Amino acid sequence: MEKTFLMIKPDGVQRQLIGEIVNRFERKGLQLVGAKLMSIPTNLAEQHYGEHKGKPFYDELVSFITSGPVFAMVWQGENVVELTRKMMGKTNPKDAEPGTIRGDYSTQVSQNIIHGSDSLESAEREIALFFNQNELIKSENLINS
Ligand code: RTP
Ligand code: MG
Repeated sequence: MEKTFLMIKPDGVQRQLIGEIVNRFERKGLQLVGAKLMSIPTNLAEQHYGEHKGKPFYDELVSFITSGPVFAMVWQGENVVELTRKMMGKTNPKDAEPGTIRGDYSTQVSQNIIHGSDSLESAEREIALFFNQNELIKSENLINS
């Protein structure tokens, strides 16, 4: 079953939106298979956002994502990468439709509440960066698998 890496960014944690956001994915019928509240060390932030190194917003991005606790999660479900990107909305909250997470809760591209893997390859890479295999629930141990 397909998995993705989702992370509520420091702005979302600080604004106490963890429950709201988890609720949306649960109600959709996706399965939470791993989660932790954590602070991101700079070297992990740099690895996670390596594709953006050299871009004008990179330094701000790394300093923002390390500025406070994040809620890192792994979710599982059919087509979960594409589906959760759709539920998050466009990167810039100005373009994100109402009804999406970014569309409903944010106004600035630099503080857009949530991260989600953008492909199967990024999902695998990001899950491995943030979680040990033994921190994830195996499919056979999920009640409605
Ligand atoms: P994310 O990786 O955080 O899920 O966001 P994304 O795929 O929708 O967007 P991406 O292109 O990967 O950009 C990563 C994060 O960098 C910030 N950003 N700022 N100032 C800007 O023009 C700009 N562009 C991107 C955003 O916070 C974005 O989520
Ligand atoms: Mg991205």
